Amino acid sequence: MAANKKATGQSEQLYLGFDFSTQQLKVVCLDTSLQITAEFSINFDEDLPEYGTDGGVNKDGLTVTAPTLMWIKALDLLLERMKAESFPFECVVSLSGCGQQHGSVYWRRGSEGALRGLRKEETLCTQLQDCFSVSESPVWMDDSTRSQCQRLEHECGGGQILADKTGSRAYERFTGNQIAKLYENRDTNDFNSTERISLVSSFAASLFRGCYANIDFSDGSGMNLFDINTKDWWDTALKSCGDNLRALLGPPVPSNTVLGNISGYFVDKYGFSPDCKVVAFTGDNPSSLAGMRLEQGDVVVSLGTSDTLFMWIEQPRPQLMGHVFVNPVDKDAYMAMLCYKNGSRTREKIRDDCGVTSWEEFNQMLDKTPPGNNGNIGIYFSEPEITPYGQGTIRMSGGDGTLCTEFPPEIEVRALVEGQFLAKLNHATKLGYHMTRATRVLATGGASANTNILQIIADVFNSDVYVIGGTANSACVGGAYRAKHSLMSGGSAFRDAVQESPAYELVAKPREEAHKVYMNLLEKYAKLEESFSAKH
Ligand code: 5FX
Repeated sequence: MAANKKATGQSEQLYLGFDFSTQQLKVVCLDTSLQITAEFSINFDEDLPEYGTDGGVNKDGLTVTAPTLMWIKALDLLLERMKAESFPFECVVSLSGCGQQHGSVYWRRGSEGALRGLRKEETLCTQLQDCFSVSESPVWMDDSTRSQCQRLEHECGGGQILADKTGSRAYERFTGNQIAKLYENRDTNDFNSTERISLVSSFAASLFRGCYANIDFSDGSGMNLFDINTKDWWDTALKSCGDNLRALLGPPVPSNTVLGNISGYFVDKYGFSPDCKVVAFTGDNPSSLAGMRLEQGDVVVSLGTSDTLFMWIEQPRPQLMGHVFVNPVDKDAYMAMLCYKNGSRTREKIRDDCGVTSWEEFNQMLDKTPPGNNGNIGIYFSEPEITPYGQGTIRMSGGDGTLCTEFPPEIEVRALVEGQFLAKLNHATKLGYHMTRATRVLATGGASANTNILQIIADVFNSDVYVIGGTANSACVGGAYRAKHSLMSGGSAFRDAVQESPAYELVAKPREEAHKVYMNLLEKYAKLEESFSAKH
């Protein structure tokens, strides 16, 4: 788990990128030529069983949280492991990182004093144990704030107005709605003793800085509170979610802000240089955008437990479905994102339901039907979906367009995969994706190893599809890239900072005939999805 890939020379300049993700805390170290020299990780369930988490979280019905102190203990453990392997902390010139998006941390009054007074004799966990007014941090998997979402949209003038201002309509996991829920229940919790609210990302940066770190524009865009046009908190939304929130959240900053030097605690305890800079942390998806070195026109399709699609856009075009965030590497640009709860688990379930046990067989099955599946399409949401809301399966036959209850297996698997990517193209286009032959799709995540799926993506998006080595780490790597970029003088473009990073590998090219077939199906799929939405 703690793999030190290569001994690092003592005189080298190193950059660290941390990822406080849902299931683990991970760090990668890059040298000046942007090669990964070391990586370490702590798995919350396995390495910290005393917190009793499952997949890094605790679930209670629709409420999903993680113990804030577990993340701190994980950092103690991670740094101890690095020390045990003689990691050259003194060579780190800057560090940054990311956290799971939307999750929030509530610092109790007086905690900044505790952060400033950290002493090397004790662990972070011991010294910060009384610092949180809410001990269980709400995380992105939480689905318990429906009523707060409804109120926020109502008080802001409706979902589209909220989206135009903050980049998204109200979503249960978005931080403003989580804060509103805690605020409403303040008689039964300790919310009133809170002096600062951080995102997971700015909480992590606060630990390294030894004082409260600002929320960055990009991760701040995932809160339903931040005006993505003026780049400041939106008072109407703040007022709807609680009292005094402008002060509690602190001023937001561009994502490439150098917050300052590392806290003396890390200098004294681990031997970091006192000049090591801490760059604002951001969300894991924005950080992946940096790690994948996305440029305008590119699209990342990440095929994991949940599927996400994100892209670099110049102008925000917020919709009722999907999100627009301020771009993490260029504060004047934006990133658009779609998040699907039905990703790999759903692909696996349908595969299993079709009586197929391996991905090879699944691909053989796919090969039995032509692109476009003779017009047969389907929507497969075995998990409750958010893009759009709803759960269930619909199949529409290619012949007479009637709905049916089952397809033969070879039609079913193709309807599943084609439906998943037609859906992504449909919403990505609304959010500002312009399909040209110059567009690149960068595929990542477990299912990006499946070449048949990659070919369908190429044909649907009419784009070359690439993969890039090491993208399992793209969020961490993005942190280290941003740590390097933020130190470069004269407002250099991010692209200049990452010139030396590994090349992409072309894995699929679009086929004109197949693309035409998909263009003819797109409208039919969009209508089917609309009729599905209308019922939920
Ligand atoms: C994005 O909006 C999400 O909720 C997830 O992708 C989390 O960021 C996962 F950490």
